[in-house]
Amino acid sequence: MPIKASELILNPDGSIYHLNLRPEHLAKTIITVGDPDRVEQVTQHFDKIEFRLQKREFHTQTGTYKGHRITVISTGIGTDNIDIVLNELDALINIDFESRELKSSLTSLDIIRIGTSGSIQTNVPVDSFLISEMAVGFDSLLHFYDSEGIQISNISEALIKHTNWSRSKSKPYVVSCNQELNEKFHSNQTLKGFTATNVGFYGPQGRVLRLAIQDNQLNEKLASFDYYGHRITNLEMETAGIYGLSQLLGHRAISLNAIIANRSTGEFSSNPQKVVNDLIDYTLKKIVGQ
Ligand code: R1P
Repeated sequence: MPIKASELILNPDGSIYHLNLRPEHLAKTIITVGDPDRVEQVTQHFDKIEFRLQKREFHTQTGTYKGHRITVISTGIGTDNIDIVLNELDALINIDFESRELKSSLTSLDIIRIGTSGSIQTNVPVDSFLISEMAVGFDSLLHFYDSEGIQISNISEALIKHTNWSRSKSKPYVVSCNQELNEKFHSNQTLKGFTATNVGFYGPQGRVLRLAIQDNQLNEKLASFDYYGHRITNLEMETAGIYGLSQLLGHRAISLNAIIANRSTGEFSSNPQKVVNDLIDYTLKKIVGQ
């Protein structure tokens, strides 16, 4: 059965609705970044750029780095955008836009997030690189999908108990990275982490400017959570959604974090651009096996 025009929305030029891309624009290795300006920071290292396009917060460039074809795309902030980016990337590679049917043979993408993040542990210092081995989502994205099978519910249940999680908030969901990519990107330059994906930057991450928050102790409770050695290390806003949807769709995903703040010590990097640039350089070299 063809997917209806209201469900798979294509633009008059044959591109997918939000990303504005056509299938030929997409490489099988994808780097996602939050900030549209960071796309150029990645592709400035490329041998050649074959395609550039920006629509809304989705800035895309495809080119080659040391002969390896890579698409770099900005997602903007938050897992609501991740829902759009992951579903449209998958449609570009796995749905035939002519027949509007799923292809008979499906392709798995490598999806690599290069993002910024704040640590909540003293032993995860500012300016370090952290790979999210697991992520806990405080957003509700995954609960809208048939996703029970990929959720690590014993950890989320323990976290709910440990934090006395309010029932008025969405239930945390725990998901893991792709193990092959974890091994590929790991080195003595990276820390292993368990990332909390928040649904906002201020109140949801315990920042108080003017508004009182529901639980002033939440970051301390997250930092003291210890599930058989699994400790929550850092906060950001996309990883759990990327891991959840990638796993459901059959793609491999890894999230690499440049730690630019430490919420437990109150420090902020004196040169956040440098740690991001260094992580970009590190990631590109790992993609080509250097
Ligand atoms: C918040 O400032 C944003 O920075 C982090 C968070 O996940 C959120 O998107 O990542 P990026 O630097 O990749 O955007």
